[in-house]
Amino acid sequence: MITRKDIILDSNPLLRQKSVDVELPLSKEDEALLDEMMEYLENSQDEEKAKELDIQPGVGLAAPQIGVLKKMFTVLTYDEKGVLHKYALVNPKIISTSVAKCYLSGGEGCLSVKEAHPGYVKRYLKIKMKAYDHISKQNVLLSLKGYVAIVLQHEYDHLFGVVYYDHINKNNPTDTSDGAVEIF
Ligand code: UDB
Ligand code: ZN
Repeated sequence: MITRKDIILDSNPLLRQKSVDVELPLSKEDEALLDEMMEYLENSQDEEKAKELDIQPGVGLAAPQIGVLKKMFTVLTYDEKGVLHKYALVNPKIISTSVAKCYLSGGEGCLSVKEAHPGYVKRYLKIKMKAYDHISKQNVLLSLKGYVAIVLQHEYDHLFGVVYYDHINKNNPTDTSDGAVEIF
């Protein structure tokens, strides 16, 4: 089982490394890792289990956050309409983006970052991402918008050693002159 202690922080240089492609079909080890990453998210969203494990409710977890430099991440969250988005993606690739940008009004956080980094993280409002999905056991082409698109871009960044605060404008953390739309 993945616990709080398995998650590496941004003080660890591994979090800044680029991950490598994963061989398909998935090995039993990689399948087990994805299952454990999803179990972590499920536990974190179960009030009792989260309390026992002393973890925050997580919506996404990337393999590099547990020190495994492979292009894999899991997502467990709901969109603005209440539709569940549950993915265990392997070798994801963003194949197109909108011109329009968006940001979470409360800023972002990260399971691997303890300190607060206030400011807006501008991301694409819409993305198309292709990947192999271990949940549906097939190649997928996801067209996502708004909050779920933000979560997937946040996790995708981890595969390239990018952390959310890298995107915050240091001189003007809440700048919106670019017309980015607010989410929530
Ligand atoms: C999270 N959780 O999991 F709107 F039920 C964040 C943490 C860092 C606060 C744990 C989160 O946003 N939970 C949440 C939000 C809701 C409703 C709800 C639970 N991540 C994932 C992460 O660090 N992955 O690497 C941070 C998110 C910030 C924006 C996208 C990902
Ligand atoms: Zn993160």
